Amino acid sequence: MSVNKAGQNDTMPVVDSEDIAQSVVRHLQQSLGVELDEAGPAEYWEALSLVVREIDLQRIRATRKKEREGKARRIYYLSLEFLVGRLLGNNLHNLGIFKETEKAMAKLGTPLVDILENESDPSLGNGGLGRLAACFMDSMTTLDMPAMGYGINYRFGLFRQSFAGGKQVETPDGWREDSFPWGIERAKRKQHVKLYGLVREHAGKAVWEDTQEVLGMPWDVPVTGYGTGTVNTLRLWESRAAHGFDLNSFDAGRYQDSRSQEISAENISQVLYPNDNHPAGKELRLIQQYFFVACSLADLIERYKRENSESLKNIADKVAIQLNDTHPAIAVAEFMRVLMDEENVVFSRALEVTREVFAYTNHTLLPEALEEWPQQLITKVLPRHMQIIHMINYHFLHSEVEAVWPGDDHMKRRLSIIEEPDRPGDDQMVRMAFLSVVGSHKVNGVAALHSRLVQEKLFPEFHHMWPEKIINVTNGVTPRRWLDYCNPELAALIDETIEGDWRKDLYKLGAMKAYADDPAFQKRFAAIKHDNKKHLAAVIKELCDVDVSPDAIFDVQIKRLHEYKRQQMNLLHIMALYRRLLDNPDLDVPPRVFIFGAKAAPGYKVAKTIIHAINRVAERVNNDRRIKDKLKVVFLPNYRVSLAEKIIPAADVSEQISTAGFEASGTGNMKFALNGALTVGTLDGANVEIAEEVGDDNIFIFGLTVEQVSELRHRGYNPRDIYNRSEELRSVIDWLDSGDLCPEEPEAFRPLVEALLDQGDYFLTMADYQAYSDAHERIAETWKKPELWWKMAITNSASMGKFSSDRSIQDYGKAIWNMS
Ligand code: GPU
Repeated sequence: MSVNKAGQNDTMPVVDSEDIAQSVVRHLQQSLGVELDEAGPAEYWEALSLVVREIDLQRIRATRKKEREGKARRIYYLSLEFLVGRLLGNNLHNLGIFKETEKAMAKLGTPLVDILENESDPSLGNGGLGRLAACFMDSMTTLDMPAMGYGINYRFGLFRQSFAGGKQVETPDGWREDSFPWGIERAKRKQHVKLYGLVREHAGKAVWEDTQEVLGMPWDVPVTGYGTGTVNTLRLWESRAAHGFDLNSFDAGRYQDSRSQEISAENISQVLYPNDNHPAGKELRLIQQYFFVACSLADLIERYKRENSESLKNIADKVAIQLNDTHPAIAVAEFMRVLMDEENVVFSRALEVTREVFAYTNHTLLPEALEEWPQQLITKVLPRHMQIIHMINYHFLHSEVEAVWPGDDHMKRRLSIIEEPDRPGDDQMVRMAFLSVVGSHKVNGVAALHSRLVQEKLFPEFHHMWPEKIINVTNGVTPRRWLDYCNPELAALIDETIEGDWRKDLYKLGAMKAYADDPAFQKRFAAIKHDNKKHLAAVIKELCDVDVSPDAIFDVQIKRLHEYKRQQMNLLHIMALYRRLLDNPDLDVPPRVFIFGAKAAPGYKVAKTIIHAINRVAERVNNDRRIKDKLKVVFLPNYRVSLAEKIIPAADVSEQISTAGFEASGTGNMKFALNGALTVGTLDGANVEIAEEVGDDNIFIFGLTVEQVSELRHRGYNPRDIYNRSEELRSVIDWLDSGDLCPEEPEAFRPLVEALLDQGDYFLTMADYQAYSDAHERIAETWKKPELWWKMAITNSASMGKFSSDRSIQDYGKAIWNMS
């Protein structure tokens, strides 16, 4: 197919439906060996993907050529997770050929929407952190930045979730087993990685030997940008056995539940660890981290040498490496190792170069989420790296900390990268966050409030030592996937209404504020929401076999299941609403559908209990005729990117109800508001900035602030007092605990009740409950005034300019990557 006809602008492929149809048929027959009359949606999906891949590959080559010739610094984004979502539809949108492809496929007799559903959703991440990495790749490419993502090509991504008797059941997700035409093996760029072994001195030089070797094979996934010819690469490493490899002779670390148990070369890239905001601390996980870091650094250094010079002394002029949380933090030690042991750079200069190159993004304040590795484990797996970490630590403590706090041994202990054990004989732990801070020139939090807490609470001493180092870059989301692609009707209405391309400059949406009051515009905006709700209702019927009305309020909480995100508070409120309705079936309340989607980490007991409880309450509520369809509760199984794309455009209310101080940013909150949902939320993470942008009248803020949370803890907090005082809370908690909802296992919900009442209610669900319930009363009152509701909804969507990931990336470019 002619991608660019002579003389035409090369930012968009100029193809019409005829070209596309022809290319699809060619690929069907010649690449897949399928005749036209044998082709169903699955075959069309594959053929069409090959058509798009052809365009992508041509552009990747052009992009690489341009970048080789250019002077710009390259950005390398290191992340153990890239939750990219389905690629075909998004790529068609970005390339500007979605409409023509719709026509082409209509001609061939299979609607494009049906074809797109055949793509499996690559589950290469857990939640927000992985999805952020994907939005950032989209934005860096759209902004024509020379950028590359590095990660792991997991054979099994995040588990598939189903429910049995309301309980979560996990099965492996072999997402790429069918066919994944997007990933292209690049054998020429394979790498060898060393593990284990010993360090010996030879003629005054440290030599790492007697190692085991693993092979890293890169798979390249093209990343298209919107309205640009630039196509970047996401390079995902797969582990393979290198000749003579025998990791099996080493200790077999216990591996996750059911899958392959021991550490072997192939196993390194087998499975994504299913933990969110909670490290697993397993040997294989450390090996995963080192494996992809070593492959990626070797790869980018090779590229630097090819394009620049054999010497790495000026590498920082051309290379910036961003650490997505501490998961790739071992890169600091690996980069030092390469400089010192392979390039003969002296320690002090190596540390300077390393700091110029690296920057670190922190995504959590949860103390249990901060990664630490036993020194003994690092010594076993990466003996040379442990030595280097000691060298970095020694220099940091004895010259840098010493300069600020002379003679202060207490401070040295507090700041040591290697933590002193509490009790003699315990393992010494290596604090990966400290290693990341010490090895980087910038550290950023992901929302204004979060970054302030990183400065003041998490790393106050580092902030004192280096007042310029810790900064904020508020997260964002790509408006291409999260509005244009997932909500085409709203995108079209916006195009009709305002000037300019909001897909490239989301601040342009601001012009829509002028229409927030306009009855005709409100009517169209509301009609689109209603349409999206009808589509979601069909999905709900299919997945949950529950009938819901698109006239009800769709109130949505979709995110990982975690106590700090407080799905349990939503549940308690639903139970209370149900009881209020039973007491008075004629209560004048708008009908509501509460929609959940969430996976719990397989080992997280209370989170799994919450899922079970929500499902049991849902079953009870949905089958109770007495409440006249005023309340429905659904838990959509297997929440993932492709489901989010169907849910978010259909939401009226967005639940963002974490305990203040715990959600670093949140990004779902931005996607919902962008699509015209109203937020009920605490002053946490990016909710604070969303409230600033939309104005206090256009959001339902409730609950304790960060300061009030710490005052309350200081005063002493006893959830039992609230239980005793609140008749409503007492009745729902007693009901949960009574066994009535799960007669075959009457103790099933004990872990949740205990967390709330007996273990101190760490996440303050009880303390915030009343304010939350009151906020929902305000929501119900507002729903009764449609002009007000739609004015608020439109204002939300119109005010989301700041939350484009393009703006985030521009902030990184200026404040961290030194791009001009
Ligand atoms: N986040 Br740490 C994850 O999704 N997984 C993690 O392991 C860690 C953080 C999230 C934060 O919880 C969320 O608040 C934030 O918006 C997101 O990272 C992206 O920064």
